Amino acid sequence: MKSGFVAIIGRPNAGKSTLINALLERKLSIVTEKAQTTRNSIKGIYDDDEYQIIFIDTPGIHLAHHSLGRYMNQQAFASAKDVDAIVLVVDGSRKFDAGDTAIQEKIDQNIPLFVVINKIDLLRLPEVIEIKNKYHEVYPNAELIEMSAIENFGIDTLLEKIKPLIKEGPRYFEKDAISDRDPSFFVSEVIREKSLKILKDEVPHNLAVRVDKIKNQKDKCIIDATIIVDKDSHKGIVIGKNGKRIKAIGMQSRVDLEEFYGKKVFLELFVSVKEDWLNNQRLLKELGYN
Ligand SMILES: Nc1nc2c(ncn2[C@@H]2O[C@H](COP(=O)(O)OP(=O)(O)OP(=O)(O)O)[C@@H](O)[C@H]2O)c(=O)[nH]1
Ligand SMILES: [Mg+2]
Repeated sequence: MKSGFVAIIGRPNAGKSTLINALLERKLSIVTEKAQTTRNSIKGIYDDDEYQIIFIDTPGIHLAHHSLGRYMNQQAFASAKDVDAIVLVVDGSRKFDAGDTAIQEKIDQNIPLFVVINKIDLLRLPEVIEIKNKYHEVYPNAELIEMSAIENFGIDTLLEKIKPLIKEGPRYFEKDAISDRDPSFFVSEVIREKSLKILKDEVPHNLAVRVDKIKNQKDKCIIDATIIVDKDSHKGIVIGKNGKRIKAIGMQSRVDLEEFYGKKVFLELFVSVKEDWLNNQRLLKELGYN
């Protein structure tokens, strides 16, 4: 069999997680309208019996202002080493700027590179041509691929162009494996996604989810989790008037979790304040950012 690793990197909000989900035809990685949604590298396993390709979704590369941000960037760059190919996802509706140059300077030139011009559903043809010309100039050896990850356009083309780069190798993960991450990671990510969506910009970024208990029984699954915020004033916002928001977060999370477990889920959510957890190494480690 042929097997290998492919890193998906790029700036925040470019559509990396949308792309990995489309490649794997399942919701592996959480997606929101907010930049810096993904915080850890997540391996997603594509396996069609002939090929096992391990795609690595990574946090968006950005100018970091706290320890968590530095951890996120480090995850992205570390994932782009020792891989068979790198997929650089670009938001085609944004102009090339200094942030893109910063990424360019760090990409290993010896690894085959695909530049995915994503979100072409938002562009007119002249804009597509313009951005492709720009990226051709910046990465003359890369293969450029037009994509709308959200509309499933360009996904198969990318996959077919990656396959010839994948060499004979072992099946790294079991046939039915989906990811390198355990269930509690997915539980916390689902709750974080629903929290981000429901809270919109009210508690920006500074929110984490800790799973305290998962009791996976025959007919049901009982989960306790804590939403961690970094300011006292945010606690009330997460809870909402008469607990309205936290109830909504719980209800929406439960829908996804019941699908994930294939059984009834009882979810109890708590909120806790941990001041400046984004800069606290011990707490970062406890929350899985290490
Ligand atoms: N119009 C359009 N929107 C897209 C496309 N792909 C992704 N999006 C949207 O862009 C936003 C960000 O998508 P993500 O997949 O979370 O982006 P990301 O690169 O993983 O972002 P980070 O995890 O923050 O680095 C979401 O609102 C997506 O629905 C696309 O092809 N077209
Ligand atoms: Mg992401």
